[in-house]
Amino acid sequence: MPSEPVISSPSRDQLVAIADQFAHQGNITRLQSFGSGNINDTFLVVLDDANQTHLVLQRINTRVFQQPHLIMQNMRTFTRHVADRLQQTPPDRRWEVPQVVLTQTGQDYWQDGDGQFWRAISFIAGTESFDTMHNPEQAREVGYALGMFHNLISDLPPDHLADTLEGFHITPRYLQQYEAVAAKTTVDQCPELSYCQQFVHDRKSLAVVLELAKEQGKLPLRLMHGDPKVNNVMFDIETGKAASVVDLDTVKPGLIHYDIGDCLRSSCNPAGEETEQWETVHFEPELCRSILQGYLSVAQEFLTENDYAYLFDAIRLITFELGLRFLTDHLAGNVYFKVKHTHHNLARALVQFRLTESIEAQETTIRHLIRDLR
Ligand code: GN1
Ligand code: MG
Repeated sequence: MPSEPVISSPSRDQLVAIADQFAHQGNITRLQSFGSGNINDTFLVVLDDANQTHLVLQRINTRVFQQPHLIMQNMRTFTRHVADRLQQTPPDRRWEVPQVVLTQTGQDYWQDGDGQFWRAISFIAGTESFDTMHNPEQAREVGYALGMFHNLISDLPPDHLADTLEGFHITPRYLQQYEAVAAKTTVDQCPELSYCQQFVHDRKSLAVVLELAKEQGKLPLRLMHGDPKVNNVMFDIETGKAASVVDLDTVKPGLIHYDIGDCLRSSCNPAGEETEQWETVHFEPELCRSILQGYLSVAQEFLTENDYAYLFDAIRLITFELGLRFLTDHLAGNVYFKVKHTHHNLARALVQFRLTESIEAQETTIRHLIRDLR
């Protein structure tokens, strides 16, 4: 990864000036950091206009997304397609898609004097998101949301969207990167690190499972969200129902199994992925059941026999993969994910590995519940 100068946080005045580059109504009354993204910097812009109360302003991390204009191009293709679909067949409940907000001159992004890349997205009014699921109804809604997302893009040909992040979710590649970084790392050894290294060593052979199924034609290339973790589902505050899936940076060709796995690994971990108590982390099969019920209520019609056959592998693999990515970044000196302290990525890796162990220990239960839902 190319090294870049450390990017400072903009002042409030600078942020207001940047937000004003984008077409919006009313005046900006407040600006605050928003969400808990690990890559981009996100701000919520509060406006004093009844028709447009908020705007989401983001600085794209171009060390990760090296062709940000492709993200915007994909977003526009995706949102246009989904808007058409929703118009043709209006759903029987609230469902919205975040819209790209153009600049005053009609561009879909704005570059500041330092070359930093900014964009604005509409805020789904009256919604909130959660880092963990509180009950089976919410979990069912998360599943419904992912199903709805997949359903709405199921007829958009994968080659209509660009690959915005090459190698994303290709687990064997992450394993190669890990091995390359581990060979020359200088971070201090500690018992937690040794546990993680042993953990990866013992599961190297797992890494190929989904990519092999793709090569063998068992799992087709489709469009995926790429990052449908639990807090990317927006819930209507009044009804408590899912109303949108946000964070569209990684909508691109891939396997829907990456999405299903990511949705389940993030939603079925009641301790959340940022917990410091990694020993307490476990995978909750009842939440998994509710999520899959919600998902299948929308997605059943486009899933094949093989799609079901690889669901368990997907849950285990994506959890393992995220742990591997965090671990690699710890060894590399925290160059990819934002961190609050030096051992943050190691702590995150421990959480995902513990979750993987819990998934493995409950393999029979999880496989049975998948079978019973068919
Ligand atoms: C990153 O930035 P954020 O939080 O939306 C990462 C995902 C991980 C996630 C873990 C482009 O997403 O793959 O699953 O952190 N996004 C990218 O929280 O690498
Ligand atoms: Mg994301």
